Amino acid sequence: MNPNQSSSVRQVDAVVVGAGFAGLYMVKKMRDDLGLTVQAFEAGQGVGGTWYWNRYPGARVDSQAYIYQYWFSDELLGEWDWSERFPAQPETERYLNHVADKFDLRKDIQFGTRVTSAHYNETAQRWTVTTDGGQTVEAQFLLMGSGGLSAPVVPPFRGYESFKGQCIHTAYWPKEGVDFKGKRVGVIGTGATGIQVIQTIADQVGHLTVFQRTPNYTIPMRNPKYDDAKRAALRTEYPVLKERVHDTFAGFNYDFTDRSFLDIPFEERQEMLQKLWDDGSLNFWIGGFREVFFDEKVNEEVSNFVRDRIRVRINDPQVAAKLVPSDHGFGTRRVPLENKYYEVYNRDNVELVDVKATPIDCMTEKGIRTSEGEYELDILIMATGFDAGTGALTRIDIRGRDGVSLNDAWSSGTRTTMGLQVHGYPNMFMTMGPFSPAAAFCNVPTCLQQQIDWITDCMQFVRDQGRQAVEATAEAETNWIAHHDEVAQMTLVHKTGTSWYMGANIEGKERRLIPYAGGANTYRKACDDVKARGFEGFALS
Ligand code: NA7
Repeated sequence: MNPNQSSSVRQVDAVVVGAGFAGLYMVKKMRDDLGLTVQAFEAGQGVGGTWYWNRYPGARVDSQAYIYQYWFSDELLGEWDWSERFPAQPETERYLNHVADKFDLRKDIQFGTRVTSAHYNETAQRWTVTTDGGQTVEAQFLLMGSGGLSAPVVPPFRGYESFKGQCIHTAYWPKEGVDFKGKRVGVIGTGATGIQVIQTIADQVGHLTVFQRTPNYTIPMRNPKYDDAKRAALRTEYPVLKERVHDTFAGFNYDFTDRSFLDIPFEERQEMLQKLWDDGSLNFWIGGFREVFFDEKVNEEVSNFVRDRIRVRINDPQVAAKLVPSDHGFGTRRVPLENKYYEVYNRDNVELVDVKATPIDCMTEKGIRTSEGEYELDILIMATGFDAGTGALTRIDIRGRDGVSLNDAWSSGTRTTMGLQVHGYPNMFMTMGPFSPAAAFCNVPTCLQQQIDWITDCMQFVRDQGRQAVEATAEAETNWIAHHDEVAQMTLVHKTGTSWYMGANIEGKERRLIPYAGGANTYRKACDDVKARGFEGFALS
């Protein structure tokens, strides 16, 4: 035992934070591939991460089931039956429970336990990890599977405490559900989450008031049920799909066309857009034209295509004007899939309040007060999003070399090397970290698996070299950030600047593109190149 380790503290090779898609796979890889001792901590009472917490009505994946899954086990691929193209939360949660059981992962996970701090001991080259239950564990490696969209945000409304009704953030949805019958319900937020909630509960509530600040572009979801024949057909595609997803811009099975939008005659490109639209998936966004992200003229035509399709579904032109986005271009913010969302606003029991025009002043005992008046509510749903990319990390007291806290280190600007490591934090690896596509511009399981495979190889390399620690060099980090920023600044996402992609939903947060915009395929190649060159840019000690 190292002289700096106290004998009463449990020693493991790796601590894993989280038991969602990333955490489960990390436990498996560390234990079964590297033969390490692992302790995972999970704040929830079960596995699932995002799919454990976000059990709000209508919660559903926006990637097709057949690519939103693990690829590491052919047996798993052969036995798991997806029921539809875009499964709802309970099904994905069941899938992750099945994975945990099948690979006996629970025995290395402690549930109901939140990691509160992780401090690096430079002499011992180990991390000391503490939990909200007062436990301490020491580990060589600290593996963050804490999620990119797992730190919920509630806007700091004045009078929050005075509201006498029930107030629920969508990411803390009660397991027993909520009874909406006859109730006056308010929803703040019309992002991917708000849209799913609104379209699901509108016909269950007494009255629904939607507080919308920014309307989003959406795509109508086509969600057929799967039968055995369809599932069998998909299974024959899995061997190709598992390679294909790593070879595309966004980790999906489809990718941009190589054709230039403006070189295609107007009628033909409109037909191409219609075909993509009819697929009823994110194909329209990330399987169409790359120029949508860079070229304002192209973006405007595509935006108009979508605006026209939204407008015709809403009976009242004044309501339609509020729901059709006009202050940003298509795809420069997250594009949700929807199912009969706009028809909700044709119902008598639904009211849309534009809180950009009439801002929320405060919460009151009875509900919400805007500059225009008070809205009385029994239930208020906060579909107000997350502190994306950095939030799950900075909410933990992480201290690296010289006791420098990650919060302080990032206060003058987020820094990561490929979203995998931070200089000054040896042996700490992240998944879905800032400046990687996994942070938002990727079918998350694709990028998580790629990152975790790379991390596993890197850890194996450290061990093969007979060394204890690996840390991104300051130079490699500076180079990656310069590349990240250069790519980011070419995009209209950066120019629009109002989304959580840019940190814009958090007051005081740095305005910088969080996900890497060069593509999952480009990123994967960059990671592979680093590995092929003996983990160049990552120093061993
Ligand atoms: P988002 O996409 O961050 O949406 C949050 C929504 O809440 C959005 O409509 C915000 O309006 C709104 N919001 C936030 N604060 C306020 C205040 N103070 N007043 C009014 N409205 C407010 O979160 P989601 O949970 O929908 O989605 C996050 C990701 O999780 C999603 O993309 C999926 O990948 C999974 P704004 O747009 O800022 O004007």
